[in-house]
Amino acid sequence: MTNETYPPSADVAAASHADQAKYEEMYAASVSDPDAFWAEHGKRIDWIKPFSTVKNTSFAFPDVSIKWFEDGQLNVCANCVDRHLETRGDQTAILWESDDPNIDKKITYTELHDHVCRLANTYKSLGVGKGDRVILYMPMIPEAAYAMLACARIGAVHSIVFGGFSPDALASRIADCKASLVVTADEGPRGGKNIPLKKNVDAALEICGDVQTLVVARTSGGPGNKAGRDHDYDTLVSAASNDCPPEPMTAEDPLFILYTSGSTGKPKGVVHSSGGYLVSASMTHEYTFDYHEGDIYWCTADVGWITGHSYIVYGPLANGATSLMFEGTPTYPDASRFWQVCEKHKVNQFYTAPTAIRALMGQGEEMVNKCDLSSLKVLGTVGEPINPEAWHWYNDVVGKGKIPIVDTWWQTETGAHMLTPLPGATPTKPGSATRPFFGVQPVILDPQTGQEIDSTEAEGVLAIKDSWPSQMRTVYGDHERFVNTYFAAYKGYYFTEDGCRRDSDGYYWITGRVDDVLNVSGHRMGTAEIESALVAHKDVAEAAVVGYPHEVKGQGIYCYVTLNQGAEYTDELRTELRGWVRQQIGPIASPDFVQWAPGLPKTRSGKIMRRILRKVAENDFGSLGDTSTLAEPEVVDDLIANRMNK
Ligand code: 6R9
Repeated sequence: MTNETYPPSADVAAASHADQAKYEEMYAASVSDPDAFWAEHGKRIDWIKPFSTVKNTSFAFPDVSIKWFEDGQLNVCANCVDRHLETRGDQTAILWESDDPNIDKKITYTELHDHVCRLANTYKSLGVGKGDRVILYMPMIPEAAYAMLACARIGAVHSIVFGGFSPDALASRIADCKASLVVTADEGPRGGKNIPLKKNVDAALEICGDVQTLVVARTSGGPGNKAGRDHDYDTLVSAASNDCPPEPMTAEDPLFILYTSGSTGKPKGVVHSSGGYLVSASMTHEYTFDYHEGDIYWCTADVGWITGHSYIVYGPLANGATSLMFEGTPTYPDASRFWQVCEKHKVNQFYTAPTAIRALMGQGEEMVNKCDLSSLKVLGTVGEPINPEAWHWYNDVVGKGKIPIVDTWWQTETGAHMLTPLPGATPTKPGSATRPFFGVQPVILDPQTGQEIDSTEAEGVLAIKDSWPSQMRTVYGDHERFVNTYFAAYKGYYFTEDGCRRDSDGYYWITGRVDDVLNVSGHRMGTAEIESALVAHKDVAEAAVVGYPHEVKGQGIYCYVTLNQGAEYTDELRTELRGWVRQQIGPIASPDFVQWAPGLPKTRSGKIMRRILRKVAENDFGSLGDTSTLAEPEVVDDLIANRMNK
């Protein structure tokens, strides 16, 4: 934890939606009278029937109930598309950059409306209606956004399954939400490789039984259609009418389900609402990124994750933005791809994950410096704590020391940003998600007693005291699981499952999931903290730290380390790194083991699978569990082969 602060420049503050005084004023209003605050900000979206009640929520276990704007009626698709037609029909809504650097495409709001209405009518012709579930298993192509918006238009509930998930995972999601339609493509190119989407759907339907499919044909590579089950997207959509009035929905009607993994058990179907979700997604998009009319905004996430839902599609489009959608990867054809795309499309706001930043840092500054990044105004990060080393590289090399960095902490469950700096308002500190967004009341709880820690400086688990509009409403088909997962451990609070510290300035520092907190000789320590120390070493590209049972200390510290290109995996360096961590954090954080890991087991969304690392650290190779969701399952064999026999 560092106390360096980087205040916004006077220019940035003056030009932004909120400077520090405005943030303080709005934040105070949002928590002192949430009803009045959200009654006003709820109007940022268009309502078919205005709401008369605002907040009707209770975190009281076990009768948790969350309703916002409940008697209001709206249509999310109309908010993201139709309401822009008059003022910005010819403006680009989706700016698509293909995996192939020579191909891009601009879809205006008028064109978006046409595509979405035709697809919505196609859904209807296949018998899909209000409340029905539609699984989307799509590459990062504009049709993925059309498919989401077309569901919203007719009141169907979409559930996106990330293209990298296996047929088994896809089948269990189709079955869990009892979907009646799957929308897919024949193949999904990424980083020069092809993901066989249609083939995977065929395999999934073998497992869970047939449902109708709609297939976007992009190449001739996919398997053929099964008669009576598979339909060609282009054929049906081009024949469909583009007249499709949006279905009036109540604010609490579900907009989508998104499956997310917990620490144990099968994935949970996180259910999001229509009204509250859209209010929060659009408001955070505007304030966190200081989005202004005409800006070109780019979030590098995949639409298969919550970040893609809220910050590629719903938030930006509700605000009438030009949202860049990228099909490729940060390193294809080479490690300057992100920066080339920023230059090519004059990107103003750029939002990515620390893991991508760390991967690119190791590749040399010239990869960035050869591109003109003068259009950039805001840089964002999401998904995991950003280590100060990566923060500084992002700040210095990408931002040239001039661009505010917004480190946004939030979750699939929260729907929108919860802790984040605002570019013109919040002095940033490398590695801190800083302060709460409007309406968010974070608290630090003592994990043993469950009591709120009142002092400004505090350390414990992060919980949220009261509801916010985009909070998840339930686990699909299992409300009890929702209540038990998030509201049982600490009564009266939403439990985030993250550890957190609050510093003397009231800044929040996420220390990682609480299941990743180590207790070494009675000292609590975030694995993220040790990782951050390791990656601060010049030779280290990435590190993952897990605990393992230790006779004397309770838990010992086991570090997996990936080195930068060109650095040598030697015993001397191993010793040096142990000393380095001791020096950075203190003797209590001294690693017991440093294992070289040329690759780390990651999910396809880039999260390190610590469960596997813990098992390898424990020499327990027999119960590694399911490794099929890993991006590269073979790295596990290397880890086992390299396991330190000490
Ligand atoms: C949006 C998203 C949620 C978990 C969350 C936390 C971690 C996300 C973070 C962060 C530190 C940040 N996380 N953002 N940790 N700083 N800025 O990532 O959702 O995939 O559900 O993950 O990710 O541990 O609890 P999701």
